[in-house]
Amino acid sequence: MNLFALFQSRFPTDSSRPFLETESGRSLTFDELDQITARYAGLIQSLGAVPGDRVAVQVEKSVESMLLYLACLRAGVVYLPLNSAYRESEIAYFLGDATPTIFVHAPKDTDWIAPICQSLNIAHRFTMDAERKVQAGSGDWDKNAANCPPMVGFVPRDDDDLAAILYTSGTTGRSKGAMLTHLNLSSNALTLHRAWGFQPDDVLLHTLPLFHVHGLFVALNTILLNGGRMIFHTRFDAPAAIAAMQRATVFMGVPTYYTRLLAESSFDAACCAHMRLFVSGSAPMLAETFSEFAARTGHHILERYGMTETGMITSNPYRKSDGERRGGTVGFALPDVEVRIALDDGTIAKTNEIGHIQVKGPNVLSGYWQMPDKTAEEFTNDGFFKTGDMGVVSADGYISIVGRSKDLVISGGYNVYPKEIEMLLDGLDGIAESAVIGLPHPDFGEAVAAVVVKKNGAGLEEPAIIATLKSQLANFKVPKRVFVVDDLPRNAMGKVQKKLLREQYAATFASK
Ligand code: MLC
Ligand code: AMP
Repeated sequence: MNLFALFQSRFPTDSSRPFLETESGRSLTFDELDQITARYAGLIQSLGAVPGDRVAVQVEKSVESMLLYLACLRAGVVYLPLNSAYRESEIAYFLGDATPTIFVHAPKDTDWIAPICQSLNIAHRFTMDAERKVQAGSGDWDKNAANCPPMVGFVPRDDDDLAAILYTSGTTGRSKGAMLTHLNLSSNALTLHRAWGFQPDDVLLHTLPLFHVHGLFVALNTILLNGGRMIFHTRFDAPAAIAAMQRATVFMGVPTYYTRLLAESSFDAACCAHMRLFVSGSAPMLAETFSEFAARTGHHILERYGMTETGMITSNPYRKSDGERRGGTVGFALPDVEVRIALDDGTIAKTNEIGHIQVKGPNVLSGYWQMPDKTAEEFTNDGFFKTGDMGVVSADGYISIVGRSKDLVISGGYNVYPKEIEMLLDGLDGIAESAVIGLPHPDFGEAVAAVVVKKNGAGLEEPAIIATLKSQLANFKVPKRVFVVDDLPRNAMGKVQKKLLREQYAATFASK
């Protein structure tokens, strides 16, 4: 079934009811949601985009960008969101790989995006501006949609048809497009909607970005299924979120959001009196954050675990009758999702034995875009997806993530693959070799740092290296520190010992 049709089947019969309100006081009814997505879908069709075609979008979060996602579902095309922090070379790669029919971007980026689109022969390029900067819905996307005949109904889609492609970086440094079907998204959203006990009067406080799984599929899809209401913030700001909690019931965030809430001295149980559920994920939450939050507010944060490729995999229990919410764990496999912990030789780990987390179910991606070999590599012979996370199951069934077999840094909920940055560093004049690592950071959980060896006589220093990387990489990937050393520590096999580097520089960000 088309996921948009599933959402529509859950919308209230009184379509004059509000679906969302923004921080600036704008509200959007279900009627308006229907009309605007019908016009956007009409524009997509009039441009000749057919099911399976990709519509790539790199814009700031706005109500319109959310509606564009829904319009793509409605029109049966494949939605391809891109982090607004990505820079020129990153965007050139994504567009070249995905070959979208339509690309919608922020007007401020036209100077560098237009030539990329021209060189790649992208048929249609439009702009969309964010609400917080200018009047709602400005940019030529909205102007063109306004004159377009609205789509009636929706384009039928089968379960296995693609709904979205989300790029996720890889350990090889080359990003892969995770192909997600209508069934992948609907099954996971329906499962979460049931598991987290959504209620008719729920109001979701949405502060996450809309270009990754957490904000787009976990938060948005569940509240759409609830036919529910949303308070829509274009970015996370702790004081604004606390104020909005007076009218919200559900909040979802990465661990950084929770540490930032706790850093507000006014944040207490009274602020959360109206709230029913706090969900955390995308990165490990410290057990201390879980305990401190409970002590301050009386709420036990529900931690869950997922991935771009799989949607949500496990969740702590929502209902007391299913068990306690346990800090430092990610709970149990979700209904419909099979999770196992496998040892290196493929046998299944016993209780308390650490192994590789593997997943199977209707939530698991259909493959990586145009990478059949890579897809095959990431699945076991019996069809389980290899997450690259290491986990352990306790005697009473709680799963904990204890590390990663993939070389990955998660900073403020964003994934950074060291290989991508090392390749850029190694290509800079004056750098002989480099190692990129994640170091403990009080705000971001982990922060990216680089250790580099200069070529003989090279004059390259930390500020220049950071400045060069900033011009080429999304800002969250840029190392916050670069250490220049004479040699990198290596083991007998010649492999760089990143563990030693992480230990040596562990205290770098100890105080902000
Ligand atoms: C911003 N900065 C970061 C950063 N975010 N640095 C490291 N890590 C991050 N995550 C840096 C910028 O580069 C900039 O530095 C400075 O901080 C200010 O930028 P900002 O944009 O004003 O920051 P802020 O608004 O405070 O953003 C921080 C944040 C944001 C934590 C609110 O990063 C965020 O919303 N993260 C959520 C990510 C998310 O949605 N993850 C889900 C992925 S899905 P400079 O030097 O340039 O000034 C997934 C699957 C699953 O993982 O299971 O959910
Ligand atoms: P992404 O590729 O952005 O989808 O990130 C997925 C990765 O985030 C997973 O493979 C995990 O390593 C990590 N992750 C997500 N949720 C959690 C969590 N609750 N605890 C620890 N790690 C998590």
